[in-house]
Amino acid sequence: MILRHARDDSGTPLENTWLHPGDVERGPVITSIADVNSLTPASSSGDSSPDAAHAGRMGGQDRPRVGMVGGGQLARMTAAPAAALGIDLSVLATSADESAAQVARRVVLGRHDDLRALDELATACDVMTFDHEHVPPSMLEQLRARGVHVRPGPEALRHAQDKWHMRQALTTMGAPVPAWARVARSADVALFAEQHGWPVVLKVSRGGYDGRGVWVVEDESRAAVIMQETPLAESAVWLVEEYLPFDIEISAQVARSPHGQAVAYPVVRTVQVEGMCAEVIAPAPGLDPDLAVQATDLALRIARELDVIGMLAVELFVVSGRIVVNELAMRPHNSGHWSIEGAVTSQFENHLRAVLDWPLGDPVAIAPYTVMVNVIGPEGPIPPLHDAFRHVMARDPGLHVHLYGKSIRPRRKLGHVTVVGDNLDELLARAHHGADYLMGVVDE
Ligand code: AIR
Repeated sequence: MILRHARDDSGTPLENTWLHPGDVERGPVITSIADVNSLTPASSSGDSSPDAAHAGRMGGQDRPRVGMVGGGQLARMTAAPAAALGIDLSVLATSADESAAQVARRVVLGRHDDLRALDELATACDVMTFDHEHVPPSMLEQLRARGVHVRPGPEALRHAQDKWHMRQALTTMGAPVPAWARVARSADVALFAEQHGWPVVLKVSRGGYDGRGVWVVEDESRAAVIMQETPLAESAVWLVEEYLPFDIEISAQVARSPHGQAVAYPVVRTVQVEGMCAEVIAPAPGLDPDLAVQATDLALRIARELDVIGMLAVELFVVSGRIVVNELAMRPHNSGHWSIEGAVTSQFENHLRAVLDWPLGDPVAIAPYTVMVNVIGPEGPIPPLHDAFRHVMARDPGLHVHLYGKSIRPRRKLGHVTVVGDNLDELLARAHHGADYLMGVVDE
């Protein structure tokens, strides 16, 4: 294990921080937009400055108030450490049935691309943060101009919202990225493939996640069909990238706060199926320690140079002994779910601490290995998850099962299973068995 001191932005080591390669409050307050109008507006001024450090007091409330845009599983899992830390977590969700709306202290009903709804969330919180990347940048700018503490800020977030901005910024800073180009038509894709070979990876710059908006393309005619049939979201562009025959995929996660404190989690191995995270092993078994250090240093550098506040996940390929950046996410990330039980401080708690500019928690792993396997909606029908849950609990009392309270749809992330210990093969078998049972793949 590599143990180093975290550094602030000037490179000065920070004391009591570490680098290493819940209970949910019940009784949600469902708030219509009109009801929220009666709440005290948050006082605020600009953002990511150390002056905004004591965000918990900014609204004149005793309890710090964090607002999260999005009602998915990431906001839901943030609600548990929020309860433990005495933080009032509000979420902006489209319905009271959404995953996080079932458990958050307060729910503002509305869409993430409705400025009025975002404004109402802002009045209910001291700091606004995100469980997805889909808020239009122009709205983030407007919120910021009105003094809302948006963390991460719009300038940072656009690198996670738009793969074109991300590729440009990483290329400028000299970070390792695949060969890439912006393209407008299938002939441009073919030109790129002449240099880099088929297949290529075709991507929509904005709006995709969990494998949506990404295609491995074998020839020009297929590229033409995809580009014709896929409507581009507002301000989105097409990108083409070289297809890298990677050895493994890894993820380096860091948390960074406005005053520049940063901590790094152990680098994990991820296994993706159809572009979707399926399995995570922390730390990445067999990863060359030098590559783990390079990945960690790169993630810290990206967080600093892009002024990320909160959690940053840098998804990387390991290709023939080198690392190459695939994607960035500026929020809690699937590759960090293992940290709920497997680390001293989970990614969800550190995201909250970071956006509130509180001292960050220790990201160190508590055991030699933690394995996390996703429960993903299968194609066919499955029995109710909580019935299966009882069998899984009884069979292996050491498993941690998380269910997100979502309706079941094919390819939808419905939950995950985590197990912590020291025998990796055994942990993999146990975690996969639990997830497979829940997904109806095995029945005993
Ligand atoms: N999410 C955000 N970006 C990627 C992912 N997986 C999480 C967020 C979001 C939820 O997935 O928590 O709210 C959306 O899931 P679904 O199943 O409703 O599409």
